[in-house]
Amino acid sequence: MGVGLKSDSFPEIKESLAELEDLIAAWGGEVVGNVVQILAQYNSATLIGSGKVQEIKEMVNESAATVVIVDHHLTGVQGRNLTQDMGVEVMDRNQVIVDIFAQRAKTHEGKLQVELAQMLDQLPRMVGAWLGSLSRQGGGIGTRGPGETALESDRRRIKERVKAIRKQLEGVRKHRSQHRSLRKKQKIPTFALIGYTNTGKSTLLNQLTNSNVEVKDQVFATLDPTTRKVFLPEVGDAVVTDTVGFIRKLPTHLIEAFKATLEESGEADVLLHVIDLSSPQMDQQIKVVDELIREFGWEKKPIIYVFNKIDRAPFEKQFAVKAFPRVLVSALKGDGIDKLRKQMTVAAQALNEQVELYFPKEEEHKIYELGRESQIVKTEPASTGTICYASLTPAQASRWSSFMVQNKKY
Ligand SMILES: Nc1nc2c(ncn2[C@@H]2O[C@H](COP(=O)(O)OP(=O)(O)OP(=O)(O)O)[C@@H](O)[C@H]2O)c(=O)[nH]1
Ligand SMILES: [Mg+2]
Repeated sequence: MGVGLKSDSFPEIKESLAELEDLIAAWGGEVVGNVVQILAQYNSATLIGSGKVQEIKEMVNESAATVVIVDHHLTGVQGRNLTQDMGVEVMDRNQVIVDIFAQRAKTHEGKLQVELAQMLDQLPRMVGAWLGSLSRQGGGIGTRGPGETALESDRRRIKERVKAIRKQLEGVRKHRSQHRSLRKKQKIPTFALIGYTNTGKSTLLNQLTNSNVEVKDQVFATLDPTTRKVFLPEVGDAVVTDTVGFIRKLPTHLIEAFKATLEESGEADVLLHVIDLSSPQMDQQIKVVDELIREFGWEKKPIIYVFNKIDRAPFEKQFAVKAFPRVLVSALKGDGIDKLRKQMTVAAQALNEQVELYFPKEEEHKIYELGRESQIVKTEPASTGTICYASLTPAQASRWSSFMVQNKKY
């Protein structure tokens, strides 16, 4: 069910509900009915009004539905009360997302991240549910009872597990960052595919790098980051990382749990923001991703906007595209991929260092070698050799560092 306040945008509530149906499909469920309620304010005991609770209960009975999913965060008390009143399990959007992640997680790291997200989701709900049950029994907050001690011990167990998982994930993060620093030492330019879920990031990775990672017409098909090599003309080797997609109202505990995964993108030199040009929700999706980019502190990174699925978007839509620099592609058919490679080359070259090198007479023959692999801007004779001004990739700069006079922007 969709739910919102009178002050919320109605189309957005409907869009979010439609997306919840995609999430339910990805989760393996089947939607048998839907309903929306707009409220003046939320009910702290049941979120929605009691009339609506009855209405949904009847819908559940008629359709033999086994679960009711609310497109809004439910507190522990609300979830428990609604489950009791409706006679079937009641879940919220976040629980469905975390559950999809739980089904999909394949790697040890992915599984740990999901478990952490589940625990972080559960902790506040537990307290709420317990307090709710205590107050319904007439005991108040602050009354010590057997229930409260059981709650305390449950919470302690979960907190200990949270601590243990965080420690293990810390190990994974360290391992990853060692890999990254190796790449940094080799000075290979890195690109990260980011964007709304189901926009075609994995399809694009496959096109760019001749790989065969899993692609599905489904939200959250990818969970674990994958890094592949790509060759860029005039630049050489680069790497592209594909990762988990974003969605509106992304649960904060998922963001926290997937920190190691997100760091992989955060460390990239250039972001490729993949956008589904054929989606009616394109503008909203761009906005969600832009907001997350700011939240993660990535807004200073160079970004290339990749408008994908041009093969199925109405042609006029291409003219409505505003972001810059942009490329229009079809990752599925391969259209525009060469243009994307060019943009990636330009972005990688922008990472180049403008340097001054000095070659003494006896080593002047090396200038020829330098000119073959990089762009020499100008040469100047000096009394005992030659000075070269060149634009070098970070990798070249480290190879030619012994000839470098100084790093200079000009
Ligand atoms: N028509 C068309 N479909 C595409 C294009 N690119 C990707 N798709 C389809 O879009 C769906 C999602 O593609 P993925 O590559 O899995 O998308 P993703 O962004 O990696 O999705 P998540 O990992 O789930 O976030 C698949 O059914 C693809 O075949 C394209 O250029 N044109
Ligand atoms: Mg994917």
